[in-house]
Amino acid sequence: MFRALDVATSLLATLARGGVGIRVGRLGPRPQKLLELYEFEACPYCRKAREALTLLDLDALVFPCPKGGPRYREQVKARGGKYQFPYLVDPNTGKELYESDDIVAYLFEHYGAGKPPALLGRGMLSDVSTGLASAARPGFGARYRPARAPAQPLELYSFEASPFCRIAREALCSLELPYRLHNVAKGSPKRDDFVRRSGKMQVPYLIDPNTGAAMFESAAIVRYLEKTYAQP
Ligand SMILES: N[C@@H](CCC(=O)N[C@@H](CS)C(=O)NCC(=O)O)C(=O)O
Repeated sequence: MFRALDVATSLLATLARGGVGIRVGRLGPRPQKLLELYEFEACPYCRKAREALTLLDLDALVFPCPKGGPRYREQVKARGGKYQFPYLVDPNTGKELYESDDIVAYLFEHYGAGKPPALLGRGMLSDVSTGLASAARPGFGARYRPARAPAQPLELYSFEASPFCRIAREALCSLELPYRLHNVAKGSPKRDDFVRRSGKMQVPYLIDPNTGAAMFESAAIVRYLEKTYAQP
């Protein structure tokens, strides 16, 4: 029953955003070096940055910054001067920026071939709907829960609008576990490689290079992360 509610509220978050982040948009040049995103799952502004990454089929190294998180929040303060999320680092251009609307515009300008969709543009429409999406999942992926830090980042195959991927990302976020986000939304040219690697087209798919574990199924991923990294 709890699981059904979990999936239903995550689906509501997807619906609140009109499904933005299900399918890739028009792609531009590809970055050579991996982008870095400091964010937390429950933050409506961070959602916009993650949606832009999905639409543009961009992978990123994600550093979760839940409230109370001891590690990556401090890095953002040290780099940018304040605790504000999302924060994007692009090692290809040396650019580092706050402000979700600026991040979306930057990503579309450098790695897209068109404008962001209306729901991801500047203004009330995106702010209200991203807020509603966060309200559908109150507190999930918002606060830090003590966890052991992994030696190497984990890897997650995902796309922003998937209700199941959201559940996995929330767990990674609360435990402040960094991960390489592989975006494989519908239409992604990376899907074939993913299927060759994993055996089927299903997300979320988690790989933990620290233990050799690899698995599908959001509920199994949450259980694995809790067992492996959460601390009492
Ligand atoms: N206008 C900014 C607003 C960003 C913002 O207010 N983010 C909140 C999280 S939703 C934040 O950084 N709060 C400080 C904190 O979490 O410590 C944007 O669009 O990026």
